[in-house]
Amino acid sequence: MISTVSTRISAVVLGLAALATLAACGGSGSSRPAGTVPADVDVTVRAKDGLVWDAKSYAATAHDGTVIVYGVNDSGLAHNLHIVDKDGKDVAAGIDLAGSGSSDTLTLTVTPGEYQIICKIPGHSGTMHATLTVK
Ligand SMILES: [Cu+2]
Repeated sequence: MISTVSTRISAVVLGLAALATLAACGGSGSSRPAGTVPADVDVTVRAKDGLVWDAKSYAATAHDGTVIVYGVNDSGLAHNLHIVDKDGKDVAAGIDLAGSGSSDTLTLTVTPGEYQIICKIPGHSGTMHATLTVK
């Protein structure tokens, strides 16, 4: 009984340490604090518990040929966010949404059309796929 409790406490401490590490290196690239949606974002995509995005379809209007996608991880698992064309090819570098609360932006340079938003972590893309329509 005591060993079970101490194992759980160790897991919590490890989790907190991981979060602290993530926070410490949060200054890389275009990472922003979760929940603060940058003003120039065209579409926000949130990962939710249950291996789903927060919508099945998203729409965005390109500005000067680009669409800025803001990814946020609202779930308890690690995810990533990739945008692929109808052939399954990435149309931009994907972003990591490594831990709960993490976020990042992805800039697409695309022509109007339909794309898929997926998570490429094994076992996730079955449910973590949504349509992004760019106008
Ligand atoms: Cu995922």
